[in-house]
Amino acid sequence: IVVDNQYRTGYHFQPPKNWINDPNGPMYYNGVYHLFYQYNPKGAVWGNIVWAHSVSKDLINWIPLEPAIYPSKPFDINGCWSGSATILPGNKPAILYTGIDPQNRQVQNVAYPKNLSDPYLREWVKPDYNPIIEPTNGLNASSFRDPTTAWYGLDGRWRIVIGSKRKHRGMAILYRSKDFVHWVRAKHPLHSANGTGMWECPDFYPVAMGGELGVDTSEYGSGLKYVLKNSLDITRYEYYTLGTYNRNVDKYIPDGASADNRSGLRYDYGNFYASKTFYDQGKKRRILWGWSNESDSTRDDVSKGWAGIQTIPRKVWLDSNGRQLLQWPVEELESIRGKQVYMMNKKVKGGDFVEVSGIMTAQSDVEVTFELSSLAKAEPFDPTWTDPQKLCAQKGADVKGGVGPFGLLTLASARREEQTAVFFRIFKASDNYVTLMCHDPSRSSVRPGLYKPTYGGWVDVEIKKKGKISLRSLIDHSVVESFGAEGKTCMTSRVYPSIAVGDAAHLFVFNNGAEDVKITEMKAWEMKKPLMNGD
Ligand code: DQQ
Repeated sequence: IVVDNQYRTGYHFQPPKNWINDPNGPMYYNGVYHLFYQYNPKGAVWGNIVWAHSVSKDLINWIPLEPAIYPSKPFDINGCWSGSATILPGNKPAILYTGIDPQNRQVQNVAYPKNLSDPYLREWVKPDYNPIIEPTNGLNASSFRDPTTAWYGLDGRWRIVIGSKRKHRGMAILYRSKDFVHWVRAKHPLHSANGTGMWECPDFYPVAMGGELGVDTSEYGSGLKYVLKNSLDITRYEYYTLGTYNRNVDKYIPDGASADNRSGLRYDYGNFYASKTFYDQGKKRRILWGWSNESDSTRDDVSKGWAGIQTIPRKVWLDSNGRQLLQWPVEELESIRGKQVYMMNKKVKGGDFVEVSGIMTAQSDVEVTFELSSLAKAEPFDPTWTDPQKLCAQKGADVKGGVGPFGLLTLASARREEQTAVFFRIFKASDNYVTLMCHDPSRSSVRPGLYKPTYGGWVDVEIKKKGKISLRSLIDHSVVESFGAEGKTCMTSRVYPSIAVGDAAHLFVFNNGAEDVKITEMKAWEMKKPLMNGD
C-alpha cells in the first residue's frame, strides 16, 4: 500500500495506514493512557475488525502496540466490535466488548490483561466462559452491542448498559452482575426513547454540579448530575441528555429541557461519532474521545491507503448553568505548540479580511476573542428557524449579515478560492439575541465530487451582556475542530483542499457583517508533530 500523505493529520491520532473507527476502552492505568480502536489490519475500508492498541503518557504522543483483541474464538470469530474498560477493585482492568459469533449474532465478552506487571498491558486473555451475555429472550441479535464501562451499586452488583432497539425504540439495556461473569438482564432498560432507532455506543456517567473535576463512573451522591449519550445509527450523529439517576430503581430520567433525539444536545455538531468518555484518575478529569470519519469517497480512501482519525481528546464537565456540558482540548496539547503569532485590539470592518501570517497554519492551534461594539444591526430572528445546521447552510460565510458572519477562514488558498469558514452570526429575536456557530466547508476544495456538509449549532450565551465571544480552532491538514464560547458549542469537519495545502494554506480573520467587530486578542501557534504510532 502506498500511503498518500497530503491529507494525513500532523497531531491528530491515527495509525500509519488502514481504516479506523470507534475509540474503544480508553483508560488510565498505572500512569499510562491506553487507547484501543476499531481497526482493519487489511485495508482502508471497514472490515476484519480488531481492537488496535496504542499507549501514551500524555494523550498526545502515541506508541503503537500489537492488536489487543482480535477474532480467535467462536464468540468473536467474525469480529471484535466496540466496548469499554472498567478498573475493578484491586486495580485490575477488564474489557467488555461485542463479539460477532459464527451465526453473526452480537454477543458480549470479557477480556483481562495476561500480565498485570507489563506496563503496557500488551496481551489480553479471553476466558473460555465467554460469551458472558447473549441476545436471548426476544433481543434482536443484530442490534445488541457496545457495552459501557461498568458502575458499582450499593447492593454489591456491577451494572452496564448495552445499546439496542425494539422496532424504532432505541434502548440502553441494563445488566447486573456480582462477579463480572454472570450477568442478569434487568426488567427495564436504564432508558429508551421511541423513534430514535438503534443506540450505538451508549455512554453513561456522572458529572459534578460545580467545577471542572471529573467523577468516577461508580460515584454516587448529592451534587452530581448524569449524562446519557447515544450514537444514532440512522442520523450518524450523537445526542446526549443531562438528567438524574435513581439508583434504587436503576432508572435514568432526562431533565425536562433535555431532548433524547434529533433536537437534543450534542458533543459536536459536525463529523464526530461513536464517542466514549473515561475517568482519568491521574488528573481527576473526565476525557472524551470521538471518531471523525473521512468525507471523501471510498475510492479516495483506498487510494490514500487510510481512513479515519480520532479527534483531540477533550476534557468534559458540566456548565455552571447546569444546562449543558463544556468541552476543551486536554491541556497536554499545549505542549506541542511551537512558533506563535499574536494580534491585539484589531478592528475588522464589515467586508474585511485580516491575514494571520508568520506561521504554518495548515497545522495550527488558533485562539481568538471577538468584541462586538454594537448589536444594533443584528438581523431579525425568524422563530421557524429551528435547525441550526440548515440555517448555517442557508446563510453561509459568503452571505452578508448584520452582526456576523465573523470568524476564521481556515485552510484557505491565497485568493480564497478554497476556504473552510468557521464563524458566528448573531440574530435579534423578540426578547433576546440568538447566537449561531457554523462550519461552512462548501468551498473547502475545488476538487469535484467531495461531500462538504455545512454544520451548525446554537451557542447558549448571553451575548448582549458579555459583549464578546471566543473561538478556538484546531487546524490539521484535513480536519478543522472548533470550540465556540469556551467550549459551549463544538464542531468538527473533514476537508480536502487541493490548493491550500502545506505552506500554501493561509489563515484569515473575516467579517462579512455590517457591524464592525474587534479582535481583542488572537494567538495562533504552529503545531509540532508528536510521536504518532511510529508513523
Ligand atoms: N462500530 C462498531 C460497532 C458500533 C459501530 C463496529 C459504531 O460496535 O456500533 O465497528 O460506529
